[in-house]
Amino acid sequence: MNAKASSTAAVTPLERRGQPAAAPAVAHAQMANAIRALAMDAVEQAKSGHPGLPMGAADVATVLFTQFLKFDPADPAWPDRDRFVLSAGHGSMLIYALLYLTGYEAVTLDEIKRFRQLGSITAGHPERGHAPGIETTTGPLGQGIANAVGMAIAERHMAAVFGESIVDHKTYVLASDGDLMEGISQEAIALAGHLKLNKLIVLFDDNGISIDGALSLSDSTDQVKRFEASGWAASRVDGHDPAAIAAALEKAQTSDRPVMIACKTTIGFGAPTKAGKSSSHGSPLGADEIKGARAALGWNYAPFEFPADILSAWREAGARSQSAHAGWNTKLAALDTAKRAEFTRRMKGELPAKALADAVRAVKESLAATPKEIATRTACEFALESLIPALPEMIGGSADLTGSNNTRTKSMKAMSAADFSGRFIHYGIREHGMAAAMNGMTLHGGIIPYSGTFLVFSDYCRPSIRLAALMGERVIHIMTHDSIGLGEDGPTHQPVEHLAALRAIPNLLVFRPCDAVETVECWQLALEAKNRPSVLALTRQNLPQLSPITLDSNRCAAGAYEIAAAEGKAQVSIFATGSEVVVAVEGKKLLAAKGIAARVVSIPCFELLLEAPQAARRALIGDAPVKIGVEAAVRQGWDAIIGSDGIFVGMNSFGASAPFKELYKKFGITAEAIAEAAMKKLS
Ligand SMILES: Cc1ncc(C[n+]2csc(CCOP(=O)(O)OP(=O)(O)O)c2C)c(N)n1
Repeated sequence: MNAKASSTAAVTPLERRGQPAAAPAVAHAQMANAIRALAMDAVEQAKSGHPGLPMGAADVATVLFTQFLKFDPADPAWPDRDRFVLSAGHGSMLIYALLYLTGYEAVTLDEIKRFRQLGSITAGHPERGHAPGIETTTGPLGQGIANAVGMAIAERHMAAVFGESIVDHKTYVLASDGDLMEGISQEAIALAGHLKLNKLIVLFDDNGISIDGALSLSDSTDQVKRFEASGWAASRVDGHDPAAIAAALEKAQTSDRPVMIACKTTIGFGAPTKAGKSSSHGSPLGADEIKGARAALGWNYAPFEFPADILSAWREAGARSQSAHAGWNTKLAALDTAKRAEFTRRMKGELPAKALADAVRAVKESLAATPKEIATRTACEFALESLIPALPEMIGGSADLTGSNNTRTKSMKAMSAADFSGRFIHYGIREHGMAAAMNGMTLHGGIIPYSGTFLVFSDYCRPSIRLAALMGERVIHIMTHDSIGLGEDGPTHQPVEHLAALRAIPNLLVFRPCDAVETVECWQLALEAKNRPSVLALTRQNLPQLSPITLDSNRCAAGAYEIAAAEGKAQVSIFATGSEVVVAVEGKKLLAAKGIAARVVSIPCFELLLEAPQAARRALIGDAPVKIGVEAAVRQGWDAIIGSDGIFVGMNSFGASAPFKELYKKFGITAEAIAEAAMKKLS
């Protein structure tokens, strides 16, 4: 069994790109078979993995990597490379095979032999940062295609800012049935179509098979019509016909809209009894089946053995873009010095340290001169008025709650298909797509994206936030209406468990500032956290300015600090976050009136406090006999601070629909409740 043999299909597109037009010495089919062999042998050796997708998509990937993709294995971080996203991360052996065959030095045969083993760079699903050439971590289906939309947005924005002479690349995606069935894909596809991201090209591995069996068990969508309805150019090709694949890709190069090519493939192509069946999807084929596949494919080599001509044809494919890369280097060098430095700074993700420090200082000076009693969402907008001009890499947005989230400053222009220089994205009501696109923007480089939605809808973003945390990517989520304090919209909109749920994600910073001063400090910390995502949970209701202002330091950096000291030795320590800090301060006053010394510690960021050196953490937590935590949310997570015998004043149910002051009374989150609980414990 061979793919429709075509050793010359490569010539036309190569010629058009000014590259050698010589017919490849090695037939396409054997190059694709090298991927198939590597995939089935590595999965067999690991005794786990997914051979079906790499074997089925090998022809598509071979055409893409040998004729179209602009990349340079010698410099995987080349800013103007085309991005390739394997959205169907379970087919990880496809990308590992491609990276090895095209000559990424770190991806050795030994690493491939250690597929899925501890410490190898060839993890079960492709993980960003493990092997070079992996543009994003994929595995949760749908995320990759949605990341790719963000990458394509980033490319257009950076091109608008720095010019197409140095930013001019495409984003290719290989997506499976599962990717397209996940709801997030619709958000991503709709956004891409709306923005006319014409340099985004999705290759759909249209094999009609998923784990349970034939796709017809659960889906009847006409994917071509679906993409077309969302503003894409879409077509169907035989995914085993290299000439047809190349022709479709060639046409895609000049599209005026994003392109989807449904490539009809056979999962497990070459496997004698399992091809076309779900049995080839996610388990080793077995020795007999592999033997049969070798015979059917005409692949007469031992496992992990490649004849020199096939390997060298692949390595030549890997070297295809060297001259394009050299040309790009020349164009970068020709750029105006300041522009070049700015481009390089942004792509490295380095902050303009002085501009940021000055912007933060200006906000604090203003708050020192004229304290503000405002909601922290409004304080966020106030901070952004200074930060946005100072940090051109910040790209804001909102999932259709712009006026409520306060994430758009007066000067910000909206990004559109007609003008990608805008720095504000109307994501539409697509929280999940927004969060995933933001990951893609950060991964692309040059951009620090921030979002806007309600905290309760962090649930709708969670899978993407988790991946940002896993990858160590700086994306910043502004999530307002952060408690029952939002009032009348009621329990559907009132987050209760969300802070705890977000704090459970490793490597994520969850900030909950108590006033305008903490808000700008938390913004600074989120921006400076280069390898971590952040959530800023902000209020709808106004809060008094309580924090002392330190112009040259950031009190929130310790995660917590004493905002009100006890008169004498503290008998009570009250810990609070966000809007409950003022409640805690009032509680302290009631206790003082009864002669009980209490201190209040504001905790704008649990993670930073809990990561602080033990001595600093202990000093902040202190040894008062009574410890009280106050937060209009569930207790989970608080015991790390107040201990299991600490008192918690917060929520243990869903909220209710009413003006916010009534809700605080109803749920007992009051100064009186704090004072009473403390006195009871002391008595
Ligand atoms: C969000 C999510 N849900 C479920 C899974 C588990 N899973 C892995 S592959 C797959 C479906 C496989 O079908 P398809 O996407 O068509 O891939 P193929 O069988 O063609 O390899 C599923 C359900 C996952 N990886 N991500």
